[in-house]
Amino acid sequence: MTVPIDDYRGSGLVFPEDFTFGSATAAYQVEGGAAEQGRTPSIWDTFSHTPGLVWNGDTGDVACDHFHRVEQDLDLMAELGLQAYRFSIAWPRIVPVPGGGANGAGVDFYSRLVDGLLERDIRPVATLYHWDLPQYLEDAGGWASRATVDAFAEYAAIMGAALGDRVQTWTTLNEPWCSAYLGYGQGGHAPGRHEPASALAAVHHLNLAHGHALQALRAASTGDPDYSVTLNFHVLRGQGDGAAEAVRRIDALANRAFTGPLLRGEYPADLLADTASVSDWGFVQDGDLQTIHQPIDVLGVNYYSTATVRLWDGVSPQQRNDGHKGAEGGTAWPGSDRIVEFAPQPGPHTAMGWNIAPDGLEELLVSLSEQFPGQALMVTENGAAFDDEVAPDGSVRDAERTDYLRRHFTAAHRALARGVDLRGYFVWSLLDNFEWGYGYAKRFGIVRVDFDTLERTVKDSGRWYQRLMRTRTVDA
Ligand code: IFM
Repeated sequence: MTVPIDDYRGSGLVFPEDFTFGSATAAYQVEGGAAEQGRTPSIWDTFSHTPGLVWNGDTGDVACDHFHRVEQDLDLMAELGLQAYRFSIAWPRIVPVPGGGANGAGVDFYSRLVDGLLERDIRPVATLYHWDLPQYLEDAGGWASRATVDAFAEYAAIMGAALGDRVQTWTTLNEPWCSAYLGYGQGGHAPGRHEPASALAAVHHLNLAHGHALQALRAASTGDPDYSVTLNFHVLRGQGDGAAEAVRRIDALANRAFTGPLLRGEYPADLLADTASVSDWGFVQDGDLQTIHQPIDVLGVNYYSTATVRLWDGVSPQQRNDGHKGAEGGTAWPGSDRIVEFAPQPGPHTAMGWNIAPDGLEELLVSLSEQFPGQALMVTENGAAFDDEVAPDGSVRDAERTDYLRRHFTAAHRALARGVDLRGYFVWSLLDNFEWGYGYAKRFGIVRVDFDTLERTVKDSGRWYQRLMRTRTVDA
């Protein structure tokens, strides 16, 4: 059921004392310093340097220059009052060459970041993999190859030993859906492959990498961190005849392909049947599902919008001329006789063209806590891109972003009131940054980055969030 978004304007809603407010970034999107202190290329360096693949030819070579401005950014986080900071670690900074062991300079960068956070009383939430696979591993097969799982476990062991005394939450993977399907199936993300069978192999190898990495982190961490994984869930609406079937298929492919093995220790039977013409899933070996199915302390939930799906009616998007664009660009998986496509969504929309639907967040959180009773949840990403304008006095009056955040915090509060064990919320993103295929064209930050001068300016939404974190109260 879709609830009118004007219902989501909470006023005076108070979050509990132990609810964590944070903000998030990812290594390739903010760091820059792409060739410094031993770092070698990741698949996103290769992809972004390939003409025509990223808007405007933008790359992450410099990004927000966070690699050099880390102290300034830490002070900014403290000034805003962040209680936690979710960052990711660039794998090719840590293990720059095959079999070469840990790069001390790379490890030291993250060690200083973690120390800087703790000095400012900000909890470090570290993600091992936010899409920047070392290029040398892609050259050997990437996530379609099982050998990448072993390399990930070695990398996890290095980071567990280096930071496991101080990191408070470890997240293995961010949005493996994107890594597998966009990277190996649809091709809009690095490494840009269009191989449906490889995409399914990547799904399994990412799930397996999560399991092995958790074991390695647990063995190496000497502190008492929480362990987690972050998924981007598809909150689905069906359309037309066969709506329920369209929803079932995409739910299997996008959601249950991950929650099944990670949280139940099995792949859904309908997923295996739906994809049988593409793969026999022979890459799943004895014992894999036990390895994947590790207990986690908290499940990370990334949410931006809902998606509407329908069984394809045989009319091409061009013929229909309805501006068709899937949530992630295009027609979905071949099923049996009819394929499923993503339908245009009614507005309002953000600058990404994503519909604004806070009810979807409440519904998702309640649904997850019903599907997985006892599983604590954390919103690890939520936020919005808008075409910000800088006022003559230099300020950024991003009322639309503030409104988006207010509605989604209201949705989270409603989920809490309905009994969901929701531990916290990370706004995406702290800084405007490299938005993958969109380059620097889309701004998600609550802090503006001028990509010519690299100057940071807290937007009105950042000041709004600062008040929320201080008062724990969603104002009207
Ligand atoms: O910028 C991305 C992030 O890297 C992963 N989740 C979605 C964000 C917005 O597209």
